[in-house]
Amino acid sequence: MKEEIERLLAEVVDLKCRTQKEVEEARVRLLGKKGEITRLFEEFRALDKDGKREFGRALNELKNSAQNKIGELKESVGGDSVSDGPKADLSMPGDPLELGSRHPVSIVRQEIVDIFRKFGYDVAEGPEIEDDYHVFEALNFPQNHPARDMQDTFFISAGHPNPLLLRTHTSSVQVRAMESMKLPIRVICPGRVFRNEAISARAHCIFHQVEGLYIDEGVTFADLKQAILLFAREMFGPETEIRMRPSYFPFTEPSAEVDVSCNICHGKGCNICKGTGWLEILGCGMVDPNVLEASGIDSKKYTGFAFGMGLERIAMLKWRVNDLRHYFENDMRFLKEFDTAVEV
Ligand code: 2U9
Repeated sequence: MKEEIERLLAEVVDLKCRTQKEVEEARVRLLGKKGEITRLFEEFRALDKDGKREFGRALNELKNSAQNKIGELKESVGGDSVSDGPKADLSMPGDPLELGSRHPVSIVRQEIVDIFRKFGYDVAEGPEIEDDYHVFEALNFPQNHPARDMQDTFFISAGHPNPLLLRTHTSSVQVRAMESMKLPIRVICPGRVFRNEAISARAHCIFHQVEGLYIDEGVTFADLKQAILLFAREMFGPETEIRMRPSYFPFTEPSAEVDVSCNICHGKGCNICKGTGWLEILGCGMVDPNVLEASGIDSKKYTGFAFGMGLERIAMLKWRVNDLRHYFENDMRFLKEFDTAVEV
């Protein structure tokens, strides 16, 4: 065993390799499962106590030297080419970073926010995890309203008088604005909302809204109609017409749904507007006096209007997207369709 250890130690000291392949071959020959040093360790195990005492240290030193040498050679030897010349042209420019593009929902959100900013609205954001009071109670939702059911809303803490939940609309941000801002209030609230819906082409449990609120003395339904008309013409083109259909929301009275004239067929009827010439884009109404009073606003002195729209729906109309799920799947083939590249 002594001669074997000495022979291998000399071999390790003199070991020279020109390529990584040669280093690997040397490693396998010496330290691999069937390597020479591994075999010596097997023989060592069969020795008696005296034999072990005699060769143990030398064998360990041999193994350490071999491991260190292989490590050094790995570091110092280049690639598999025998030539020692540079492996890459280090003066070449690096791979360019691909420019991303904005998500269609972000593009629409920015357009809407920019329009209302121009009209003098502030932008407000608020928490996605809210309490029952700001999402339902302050907005005049009756105790037995279906939205307050586990079937429709994601509750975080149940069985509490004011449970935490994922907000189902951004109206809670406007409630907080009414609580904290000085009157008159003109505010626009973009954000993500959550509803307990089965995911399909037409529904998702996460989507985005922009809601708006204007409260002052003497605000009327005519002001609401004019604000929506001006918004629609900025957003969909100067020829756009709107129509309002009566509707119901707990937080507004009277309430309306708003359609814009179809800018694809210009009222003639096509498959996008399902032959009607109109596309539904938002809901709106005069803020219910109960809602004003709940936030401490004198409903005899002040009136207001509010509106809300779903961003995925507007983006669907703008780019004829036919399935809501595309927005959330991060499929590059879909995302690259929206060619307003981010400026960096
Ligand atoms: C306060 C008072 C009133 C916000 C409003 C709507 C009408 C509406 C829907 C459009 C499509 C939600 O995304 S959607 O499903 N929204 O129709 N939202 S009025 O009314 C408010 C908000 C806050 C304090």
